[in-house]
Amino acid sequence: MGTMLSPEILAVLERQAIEVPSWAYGNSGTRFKVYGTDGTPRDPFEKIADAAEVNRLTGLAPSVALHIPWDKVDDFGALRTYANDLGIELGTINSNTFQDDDYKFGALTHEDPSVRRKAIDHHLECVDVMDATGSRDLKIWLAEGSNYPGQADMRGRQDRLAESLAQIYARLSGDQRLMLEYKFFEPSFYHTDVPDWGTSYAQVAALGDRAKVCLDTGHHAPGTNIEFIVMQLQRLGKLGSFDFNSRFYADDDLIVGAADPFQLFRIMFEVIRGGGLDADTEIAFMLDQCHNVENKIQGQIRSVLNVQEMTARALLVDHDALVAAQRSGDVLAANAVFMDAFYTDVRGDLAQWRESRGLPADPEAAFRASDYQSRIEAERVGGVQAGWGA
Ligand code: PSV
Ligand code: MN
Ligand code: MN
Repeated sequence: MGTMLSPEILAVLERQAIEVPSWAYGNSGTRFKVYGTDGTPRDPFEKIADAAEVNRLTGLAPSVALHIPWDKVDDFGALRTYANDLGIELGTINSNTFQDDDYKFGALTHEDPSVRRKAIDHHLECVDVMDATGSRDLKIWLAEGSNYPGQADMRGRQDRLAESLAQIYARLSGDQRLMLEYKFFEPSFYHTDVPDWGTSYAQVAALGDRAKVCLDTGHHAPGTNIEFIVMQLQRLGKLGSFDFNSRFYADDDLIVGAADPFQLFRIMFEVIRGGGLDADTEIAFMLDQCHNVENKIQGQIRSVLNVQEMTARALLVDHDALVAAQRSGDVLAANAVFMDAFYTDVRGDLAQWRESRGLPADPEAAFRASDYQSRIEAERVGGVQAGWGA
């Protein structure tokens, strides 16, 4: 066993769970081109089989998020049983109000009550799905806003959003929760109805305890101190979930930890500081990614391992030394304590630990060495490949 990862650290890593998105396994691309790939799932069952493979090799991804209607099936109970038989659960249900002509000028914010009704009903249907799948969270990301100053009454839209969300929230039962995701731009470019954590916070705070904010790491302006937002939302008890991914420029949805591992480390440090990895955590950790040009299953394996690696490094921060340096105003000592943990290579220790749990030391290599990819390429011929949006 490696020397750096103490039993306390391993106990935290042991319970770490990262939810994978069903859409990561479908074909995706940019608005310029979507590339088809051999072996791509043709239906939600095949996406779940791929997600289960990620969990089998990493022990880190015990649930898969669904997107409605992309993952709509006749019998969600059967889908749930299929997932359970493969050792995973069905997780967050994502609604979709961004692919319908009726929603050109908004869905939950639309001026027309009949369009709002349709959008609200879609969310109520999503809660029906949650009842069947046993999912806890409904995640709402809205593509609503305007492109030109004067085009829309921003205040009226905010008021209608509050009313619509209240109707959806009222339908939740038991431990079900509502997550409101923010994004600073796109597809609208002048104003977005839920552009930032403050707006999301204001809306969910008005709903109640079971409504929280979803923080997608790719949805901020360049240079934003995301870990500050993580700290603040945790402080307020309103950080419900993460959508992890990496961005260089826009909403790139690249592999988490690929663009800026140090940012991921800083985020995980604040999560730990706020108790977000304690056994009773209420924060859901998810990926929201697409794999346009790389192997999708391997991309997901790399993603969950990146989160695990930066979590392990963040857990290595010498808390007592950091606090002492902070209290004495020793700026450089405090920074050095922080950086020491970030620069510590934990890959060998994690590999050994994985083996001790009956997992492959190198899950990516294990996937490459297995026949899974060649098998799905041979089996999944014919039919329509699933894609981001189908
Ligand atoms: C669109 O920006 C988006 O990437 C949001 O982040 C959602 O979480 C995701 O699509 C799935 O609806
Ligand atoms: Mn997202
Ligand atoms: Mn996004």
